[in-house]
Amino acid sequence: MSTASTDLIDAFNAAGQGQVFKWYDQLKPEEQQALLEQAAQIDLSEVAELNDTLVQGGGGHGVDLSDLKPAPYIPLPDKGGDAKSWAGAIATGEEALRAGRVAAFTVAGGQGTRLGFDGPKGTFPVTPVRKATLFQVFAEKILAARQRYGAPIPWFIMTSTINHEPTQAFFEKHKFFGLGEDTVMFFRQGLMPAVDYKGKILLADKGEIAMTPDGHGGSLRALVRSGATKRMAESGIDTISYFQVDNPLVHAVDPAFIGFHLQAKSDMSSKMLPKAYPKEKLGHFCEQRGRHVVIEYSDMPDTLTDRRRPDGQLAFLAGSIAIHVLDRAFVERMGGGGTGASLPFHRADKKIATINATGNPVKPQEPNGVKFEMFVFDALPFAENPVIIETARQDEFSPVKNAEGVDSPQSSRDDQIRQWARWLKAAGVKLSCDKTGLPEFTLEVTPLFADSQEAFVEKWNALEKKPTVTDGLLLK
Ligand code: UD2
Repeated sequence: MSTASTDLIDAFNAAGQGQVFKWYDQLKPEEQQALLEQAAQIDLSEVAELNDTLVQGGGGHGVDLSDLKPAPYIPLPDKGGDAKSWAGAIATGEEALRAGRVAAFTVAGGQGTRLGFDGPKGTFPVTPVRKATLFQVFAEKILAARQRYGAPIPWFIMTSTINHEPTQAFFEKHKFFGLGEDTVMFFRQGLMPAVDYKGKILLADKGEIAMTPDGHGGSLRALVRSGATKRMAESGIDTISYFQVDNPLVHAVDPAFIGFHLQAKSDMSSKMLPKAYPKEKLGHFCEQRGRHVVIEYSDMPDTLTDRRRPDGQLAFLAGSIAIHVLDRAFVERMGGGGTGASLPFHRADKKIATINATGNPVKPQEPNGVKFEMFVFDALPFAENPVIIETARQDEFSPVKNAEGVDSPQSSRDDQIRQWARWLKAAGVKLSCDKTGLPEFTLEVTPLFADSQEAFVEKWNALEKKPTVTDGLLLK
């Protein structure tokens, strides 16, 4: 064995993590090598600190809940916002888009366990008529924006080791949905070892450590480490439009949002919507000693989620839907190590596939260990001039997270149809819908036909021969 390998194993023993090499002597040389390579990626002092603070520390989440106040936000024009300033923001955002300063960025490294779909979540068929996948919907929104602004708008996609290859293969199979291969860049996020409740690093197999993605907050360092921010800088991009892989209604690039962000010289901006009910699973935008913070739903005590203003409205109303605009230089600072502040880790108790004392695989039915994750919104308190703007739920948020019920394929499909039904009505088409705005039949409008109500009405009105509005109507 080389000295480097012995040193590494010694370091694990000294850190009380010698169990990682319990089966080492039984492994084939190439398996030993693979285990050593995995082990070399682990920062043992970081794991020891996380064990102290998050695992042994009684499972506390280490979240500071003192001095929280609701964060201010810019309301939509029809909710009391100033129409003139929205129009000004749109103009600023459109100018930045036309000047080629904007990139789209999707975090798609999650494991999507709740949905129970086998494969990268972006490959989930989400639309009602075509059954287009989430990735296709985003690709078409980006294509539509490229056409409108005559700008390159490259797309950066963060994957994780678990889904990187299938994600890339999917894009290749679909010829990058017409975006051009060289305008889509994939990169992997970092990994962290999972530990048991005693803080011992778990093995997925005799020669494999149980590593899990380091959370979407890992995107800041992955953007830098992968060379993505460098590539952006070289092509004059200073503004990053960030969104999650699970929400087909998202405006992949939104001129109003980009405009407000740029006008304020903000490092990081966010979209909010009023929470539908106190326990809705959205982060809460708060202000804490003059900085903006997001407190995740699982960390927010009932006394705060349930608090009401004198008018009956929820006090902590502003829910985070994980849509941000990031300044590239801010990402470089936060993700580049060195002078940048680092994001804290959070604890998530999970079912982690592992092996037992005799080396046989165990598929736990209950959480058996802890995963460490960073959250991108923890960058907010480090951001100068952060801006939060309101968006309308019906136009921008209907994620696919669970197999059934709330935030499921069915609820998202219905919300997409409701949106297109509203667009048809706005264009003067008579449609019979139920109380929730859902028509009796299915229909679909692709982003390349129109990606907003305004664009839809214009396009529809310009059609010489209008299609019959009937079940399965597909406008593309
Ligand atoms: C997230 C937010 C929640 C709210 C909600 C809106 C957190 C902790 N909570 O909840 O406040 O905004 O979204 O939909 O973020 N991902 C990675 N790498 C990882 C983990 C996740 O890329 O290691 C991606 C994942 O592919 C997905 C997104 O991050 O696109 C959200 O992940 P999630 O499903 O774990 O977040 P969720 O629904 O608990």
